[in-house]
Amino acid sequence: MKVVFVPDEMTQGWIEIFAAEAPDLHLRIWPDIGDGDAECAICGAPPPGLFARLPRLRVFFSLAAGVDHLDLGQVPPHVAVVRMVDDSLSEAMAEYVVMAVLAVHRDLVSYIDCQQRAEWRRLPEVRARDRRIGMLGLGVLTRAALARLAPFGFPLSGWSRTQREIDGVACFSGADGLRDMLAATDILICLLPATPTTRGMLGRRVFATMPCGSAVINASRGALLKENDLLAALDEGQLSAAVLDVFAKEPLPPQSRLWCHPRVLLTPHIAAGVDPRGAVRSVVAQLRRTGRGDAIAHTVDRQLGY
Ligand code: NDP
Ligand code: OXD
Repeated sequence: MKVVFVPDEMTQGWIEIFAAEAPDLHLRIWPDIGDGDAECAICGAPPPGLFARLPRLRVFFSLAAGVDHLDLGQVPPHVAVVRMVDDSLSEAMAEYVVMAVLAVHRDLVSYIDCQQRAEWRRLPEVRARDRRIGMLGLGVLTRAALARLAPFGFPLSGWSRTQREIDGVACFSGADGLRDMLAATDILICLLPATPTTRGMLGRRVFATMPCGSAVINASRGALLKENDLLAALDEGQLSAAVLDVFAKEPLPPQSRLWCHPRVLLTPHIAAGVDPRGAVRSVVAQLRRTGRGDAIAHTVDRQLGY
């Protein structure tokens, strides 16, 4: 099978990893595409001219879990778009979610603030069984996070576009389901993709539906969160804390109030980076499936945008 790989600054060293993991794979390295008859292309974001120069392309592997950075309208309709799904990515996200949940649950946000002011203050402890977790999205990354959260004993719930069933998790869907879940959520975790339907949904209405003093964790995309609504909800005390990994504008501008808000912990979009070896293995497994004519997993639905 003929495969074109488009290296960029994020994928330095990947050519060597492909060579080690799949020595039989003959990779062509963009822009040297030979006679342009490749059927698969692998890249973070397609460089200009990629689709025009590869008329026989059937599968386009994007090297991120989210595909909101892609202009799906530019991908020819017969080309399948495949997003990155890999155990190492899921584990990394699960670790991040557990870290953020425990930071909120054990009042680390407040204790960091106390430490800044040399204030010795003990806060009342809440047991895990009394701290209700609500997940927005019940996809690959959320399920990995739920598996790690379950042993702590938090009551778990989750909301998705289609109604799901997951052992030990109260599952919701639809507008009524969202309202019901939010009303019974102390820590809300957003792992929804950024699509025309989800953009801006984490705003005043969602925060007002949650119990006073609840907290929000956003590790999906900044486009989902209305940052000014979040700041207002934190200032008013409707929300007690936020842990944010993603922002409307990245890098987060130095003048953003989020940087120094005492109720906010933030990280620079590091919740789950692609692990080069894991990613290459996952792409190679998919290429082998394609080569055998088997169905490819994790293709993107262009209508839904994820
Ligand atoms: P999946 O596609 O596996 O899951 C998406 C989930 O969101 C599904 O449960 C889906 O519902 C649900 N969903 C989508 N649209 C809606 C909607 N309109 N209403 C309700 N539910 C909806 O995605 P992943 O779990 O793999 O990844 C989630 C996101 O995480 C990525 O899109 C990316 O933006 C972000 N991400 C962030 C990283 C970071 O470092 N911060 C790293 C990697 C990813 P249904 O089950 O019905 O399809
Ligand atoms: C991704 C990300 O979508 O790193 O893979 O955010």
